[in-house]
Amino acid sequence: MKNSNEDNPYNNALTITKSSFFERVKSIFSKSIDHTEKLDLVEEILLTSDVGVQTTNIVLNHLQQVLKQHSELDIFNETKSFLFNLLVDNQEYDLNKLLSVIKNTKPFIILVSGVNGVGKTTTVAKLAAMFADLNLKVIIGACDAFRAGAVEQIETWGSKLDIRVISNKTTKDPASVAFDTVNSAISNEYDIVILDTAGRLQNDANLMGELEKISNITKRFIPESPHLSLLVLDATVGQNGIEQAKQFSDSVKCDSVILTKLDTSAKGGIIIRIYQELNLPISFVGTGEKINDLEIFNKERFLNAFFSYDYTNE
Ligand SMILES: Nc1nc2c(ncn2[C@@H]2O[C@H](COP(=O)(O)OP(=O)(O)OP(=O)(O)O)[C@@H](O)[C@H]2O)c(=O)[nH]1
Ligand SMILES: [Mg+2]
Repeated sequence: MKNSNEDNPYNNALTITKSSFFERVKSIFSKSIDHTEKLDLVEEILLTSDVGVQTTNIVLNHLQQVLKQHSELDIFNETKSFLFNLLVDNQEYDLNKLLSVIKNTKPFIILVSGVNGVGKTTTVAKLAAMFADLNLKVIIGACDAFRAGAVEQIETWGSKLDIRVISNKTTKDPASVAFDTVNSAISNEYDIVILDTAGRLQNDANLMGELEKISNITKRFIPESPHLSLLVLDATVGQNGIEQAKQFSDSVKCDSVILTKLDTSAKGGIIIRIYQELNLPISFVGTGEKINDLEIFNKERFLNAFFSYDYTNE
């Protein structure tokens, strides 16, 4: 994992966000327009930054309420601090707590799900490498029996990283691969099992049914497993991604979100929506295609990058 306390990765990932979001907010203030017009512009900016209709309405209602009492309100600063507080008030993901649970739960079973192409398999490899670096014994289950090439993709990562991958190319039943993986983890005293799953099946019902079957198999070994269910979401997909994530979290128990492709996204607003609309914490972010391009999500650092634009000094 990158040790990048000094160069905040969110600064890079959010450079475009900041210029599209705050440059435009700032431009409102150079115009001599009335409050209603300013609010219309704030609305447009929030929506095009992927903050979403629901959260945008919450912000606008708040601004209207405050404007009733303070007609000289600095709308920009108020928008900033209100969004900031929405995030600050929400739950934080605690990695240290996770690591201490992992140490006391053997094997600790992680289920990784999400729609096709969001970056599940890559993220499974990144997580496996991260845990292996922490001297934990990791085993991966290749539970995507649907897409041709899926097993080879994770096996290639496994041999590069020297991490064991359990697969079965002759089966179309991913739950049986989950069975073999957990079985092997128990008999060989692995610390962590990571199950990669398919992103697309014939239909959504099949996909959800399959995830449920995989969960039920792990429960046969350890009733409280999977201990961690991670939903992978692609930062570049906006509105659609949130809708898909809602479907997933309605059908499958999700503990947190891994937000991938933050390096290619211009719309950091999706982070606000994950907390606000899905009510799920973000545990990790993907910041590139390489094995080390995984960061523990640090809300404070994100907020600093997202809100650091100081228009008063421009
Ligand atoms: N830029 C960037 N690319 C990523 C990131 N994570 C994954 N990718 C790329 O996204 C593409 C899809 O990744 P996969 O890991 O195969 O996605 P998946 O969800 O397993 O896909 P399916 O198994 O087909 O559902 C690959 O080209 C990855 O290299 C990231 O954080 N940043
Ligand atoms: Mg995959």
